[in-house]
Amino acid sequence: MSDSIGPSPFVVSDRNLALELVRVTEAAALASARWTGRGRKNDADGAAVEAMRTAFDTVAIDGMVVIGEGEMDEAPMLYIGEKVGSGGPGMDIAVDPLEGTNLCAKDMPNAITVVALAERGNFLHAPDIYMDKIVVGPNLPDGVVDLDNSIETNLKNLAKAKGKSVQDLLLCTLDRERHEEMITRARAAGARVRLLTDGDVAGGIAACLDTSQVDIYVGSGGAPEGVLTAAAIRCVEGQMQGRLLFEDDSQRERACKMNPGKDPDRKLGLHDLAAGSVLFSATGVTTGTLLRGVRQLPHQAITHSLVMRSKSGTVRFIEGHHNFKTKTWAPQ
Ligand code: VTB
Repeated sequence: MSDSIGPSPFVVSDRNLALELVRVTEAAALASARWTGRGRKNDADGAAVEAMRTAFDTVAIDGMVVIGEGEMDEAPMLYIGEKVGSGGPGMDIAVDPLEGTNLCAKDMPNAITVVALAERGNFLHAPDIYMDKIVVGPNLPDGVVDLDNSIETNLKNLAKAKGKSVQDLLLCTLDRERHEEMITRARAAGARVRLLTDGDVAGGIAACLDTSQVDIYVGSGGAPEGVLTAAAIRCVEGQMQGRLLFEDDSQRERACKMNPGKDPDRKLGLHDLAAGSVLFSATGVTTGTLLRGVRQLPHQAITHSLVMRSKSGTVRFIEGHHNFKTKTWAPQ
């Protein structure tokens, strides 16, 4: 037997922009964390947006915001169509600088800062309307759940695929009146239901992580958040479907304009929401199922981030220790 074990199969062969992106979500988290529990969600959001916008200047991409803070005339920064980055490969950017502004303002769990990146043209251009969403984790048969199935059928099929009974399943959804019937029926079928006051990006990702105990995320929430969730689900090889929900014709027209030639009512698969190679980064603002919140200490703060990319499937949890005595940038 040779005494050599051969070359390592782990070769670092390309640049991982996701590791640059984490600085962007960290900056937004550090800035908004100063507003936790102050009951001022707009200030918390504003701080996150500004810090995120500044941090993007250091990322070596030619980026364009496709999921952002609104239209150019509605948002001063990170508006749809805004160019960000210091130059490099052409990338589309999806941001939610503070996902869960209320959670931050009330110092409740699960407020996070979120960014996703894809090569140009790979994110659904989602208007700020609702989207029906369903998410399950990896290693399950394709199509085990479907937006067009009844909640009872989805729970039954998921339980079977997981070798569990429906009684063992935990469903997660936003606590909204519009979900009441689905919640009642899921409980009647035997499942437990975890209700979130806000933050369905963290909720959707939770369905893909063993540590959360969530088996399935179902319900309607923001369509832009749906695209961010899809980017994360791509990286962990979970399953997700979405469908835009229109309250009137003007919303439908807007969706058509943003995605010419596409049927706006179609059921969206994971790759319709986020295709190609995608990167995802989120940092905790308040401690939740997914991430620990920012811990503020004298002259420093500790952040906890989740950074992933679909190409390699690597999932990194990064703890950042930020020293405000030496950092060139610190939240004001
Ligand atoms: C979700 C959730 C957000 O809005 O998108 C939700 O992820 C949906 O809107 O954190 P409604 O509040 O109208 O139900 C938030 O809760 C807040 O933007």
